Amino acid sequence: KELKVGVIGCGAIGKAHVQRLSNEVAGAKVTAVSDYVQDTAREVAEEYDAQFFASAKDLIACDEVDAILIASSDPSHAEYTLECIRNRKPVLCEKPLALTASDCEKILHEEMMAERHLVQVGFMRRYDSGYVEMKKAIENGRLGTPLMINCAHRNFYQPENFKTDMAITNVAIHELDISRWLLSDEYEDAQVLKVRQNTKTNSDHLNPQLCILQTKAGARVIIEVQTTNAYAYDIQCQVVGELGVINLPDPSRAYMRTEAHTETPLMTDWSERFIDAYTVELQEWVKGVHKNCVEGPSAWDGYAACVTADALITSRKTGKPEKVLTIEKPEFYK
Ligand code: ISE
Repeated sequence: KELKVGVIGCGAIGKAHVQRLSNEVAGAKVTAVSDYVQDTAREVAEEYDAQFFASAKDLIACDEVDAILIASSDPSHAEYTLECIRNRKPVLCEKPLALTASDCEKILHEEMMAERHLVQVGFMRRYDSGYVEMKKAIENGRLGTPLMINCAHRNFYQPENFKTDMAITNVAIHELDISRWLLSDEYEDAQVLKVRQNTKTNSDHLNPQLCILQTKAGARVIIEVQTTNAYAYDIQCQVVGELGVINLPDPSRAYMRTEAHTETPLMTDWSERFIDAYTVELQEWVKGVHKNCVEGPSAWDGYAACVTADALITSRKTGKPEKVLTIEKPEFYK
């Protein structure tokens, strides 16, 4: 039996998810779509033979929808996730789970009340083969104890309405999650350092920003965030252990030699970079929902990332490291 999925948000990522669920993922079909920009959703509904909903709330409640994928704008994630839980329907919410830790706490509370793991957060890098290989290398001990992680998150482009805080809540949030996952560790404190600014930035947000975190075990995580006008879309991650170093592989591209130099193209569009990971993520989610056992990044992981994001944003204002203070992890999430 196919899982009937309703997709909220039909922008770039939402539409790509509809395409994946329809053509690449087994055991699912998209039965309903909705978007704040109604014409976009109507077009997608027609193309994929799904029902159009003007209201996301009605889509969530509809009998023809077993599970929901939220790919709408970041500020709407928390509210729609809460609505899915209230309807007792599994939900895959794109990152970030919410804009603040306090909104995530409401989600944790509601999910515990439902007594079922209904929420998965779209931290798709956990399904990327490069990161998975790095995690295995750390866990099999060949690198020795991990000492630090050096990350770079370089964006070629962001829209003009992009804001300084979004460099953390929308961009660096990926590194906040993947680093605590790679290290199986939690953050102790978080700081944003001032950096000389890129004069080519296309709006008035701070670019770049440098985040420095310390984990409970004392490892350091350093994240360079360039939100616009980097030379390409480029994601780097290097784990430094006491016995060795491991780097995230670049996507493989043909390597050209001409005019006395070598050349390998880089990407510019983020949606291409982890394209395979998105498919694996959706396939695993659909399988998990069928088995009533969703094992991907949980609401707790979404919360942990948001608490850390809040600390970084505060640190940018206070100019000093801020503690990353979560509530005690409930038994439900262990
Ligand atoms: C986007 O939402 C993503 O999730 C991308 O991975 C990230 O690189 C980009 O900066 C975000 O805007």
